[in-house]
Amino acid sequence: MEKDRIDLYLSYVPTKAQKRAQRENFNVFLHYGLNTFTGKEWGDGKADPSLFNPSKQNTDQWIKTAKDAGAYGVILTCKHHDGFCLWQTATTNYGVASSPYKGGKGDIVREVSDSCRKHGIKFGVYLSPWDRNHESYSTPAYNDVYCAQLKELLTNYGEVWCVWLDGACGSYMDGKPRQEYDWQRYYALIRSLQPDACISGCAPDIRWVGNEGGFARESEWNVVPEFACDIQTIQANSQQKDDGKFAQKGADIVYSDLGSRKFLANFDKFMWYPAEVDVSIRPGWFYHSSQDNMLKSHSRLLKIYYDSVGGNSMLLLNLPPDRRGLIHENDSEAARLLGEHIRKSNAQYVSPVSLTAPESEKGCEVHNITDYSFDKTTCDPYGYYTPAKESDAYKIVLRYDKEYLINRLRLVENTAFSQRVETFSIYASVKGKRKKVYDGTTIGYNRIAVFKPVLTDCIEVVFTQVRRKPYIEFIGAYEDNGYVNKKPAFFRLRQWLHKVIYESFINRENKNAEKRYRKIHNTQSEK
Ligand code: FUL
Repeated sequence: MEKDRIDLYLSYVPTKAQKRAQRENFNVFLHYGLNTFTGKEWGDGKADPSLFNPSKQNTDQWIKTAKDAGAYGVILTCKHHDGFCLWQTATTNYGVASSPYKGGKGDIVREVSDSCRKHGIKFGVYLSPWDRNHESYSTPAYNDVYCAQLKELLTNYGEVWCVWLDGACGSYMDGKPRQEYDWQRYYALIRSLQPDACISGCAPDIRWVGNEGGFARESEWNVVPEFACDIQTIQANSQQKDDGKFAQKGADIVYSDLGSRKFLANFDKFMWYPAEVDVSIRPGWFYHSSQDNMLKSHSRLLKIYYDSVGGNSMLLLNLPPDRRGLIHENDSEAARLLGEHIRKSNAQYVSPVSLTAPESEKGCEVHNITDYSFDKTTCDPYGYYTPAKESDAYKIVLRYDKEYLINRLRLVENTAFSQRVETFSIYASVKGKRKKVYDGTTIGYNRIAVFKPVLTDCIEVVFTQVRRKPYIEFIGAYEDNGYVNKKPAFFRLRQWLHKVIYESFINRENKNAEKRYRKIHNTQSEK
């Protein structure tokens, strides 16, 4: 019975777009619009478009900054909640066409997408479903307007890698009910116009991690109950008030565990739904000069990077352009330092001289795990290792030509076979003694296991609990890069308190939503 359940979980695998997103796992968010000029986070849709007038706008500088940071792509807020459109649209006058910028002929979406192509990085769009300006909002006609906007953005600007649908809404502030969004119609339209794009947020392809503070789950799963994609719940958990607090919230506002066997046992319907951590480099999402010296520190950014990209999530880091139309020097320097760290760290890979592992399936030998290369079209790896037989534990030993000071291992599962590793440990031979250096849980598409540096010429990875058997695409050790994955006592205490207090008592809302979901979808009742 349990084996059947496991096989059911393993039947969920990523689509091509999801595989690509997990390979190109770090992107930059660009929050820019009328708010940049009014100093607001949530514009009310009434600000005068003439305020939008950047003096030195240079989207090449934005894209170069994103590239320097190590990002694969960007996502531009083509329209935020205030309804102000950054492109020449036929759906409203509220946008750049009514601004003095380039005499009303400017098109920021065009400029950003052109710069992306020029510098070889992906272009994505954020189009806020909540619109505080359009007169049709809260009526069925708004769904037509929203679709017309999607159509303009997805047909006139070349390839779009992601469409980000924000669940945030505070329409009560305008005395209006929340729009009855026709999500299925939006998804169908996006699929028809950009079949390779990922749809994120209130959407089925990429899962919002559940907070905007830069916190990832320690054990992140890609196969989760379908319930995680319940749009009503995502909306209910999204920002509802513009009080400056939401983006700072540290705690996950949905469950800390969405994919363990114990959790999945409550459900019958599942999906491959990988997580993304979206976070701003500044306290706000839009640029405010008062926050020029309030950027997240280099070490905080590294922690966010290792916890998200290094923990089977993706990272979407916001770098908001300023009133000149440039990414501020402080932000671009912080981005450059992050990128420099990532590039240098990746170059510290140490090649093993020999590998041993339990007998492999034919064609899936263990030497494959030293090579991360993959087919750019299918996003599947050229090679991987899988043992011939299932067993209780699997040990892979990597030997080196001499001792190296190692502080981390990167591990990758071949997700074409779903996500399988539940627990693993890493040992190093130090002065001839076998020493445990790391205990881990999930791996998924990427795990960067960071530990105290050890001088070693032999490393062992032992997979101690696996759904059926592991399919390993890559394991690599890296020389010490000075990064320390600190978990200060107060952080651990807060996590524990969050688990005990928040999840047990305050999280009733989610429980109700889960029950409602089961009722609608007729899934098994809670055990
Ligand atoms: C939130 C929005 O309300 C913020 O303004 C920002 O766009 C963020 C990414 O999503 O929920």
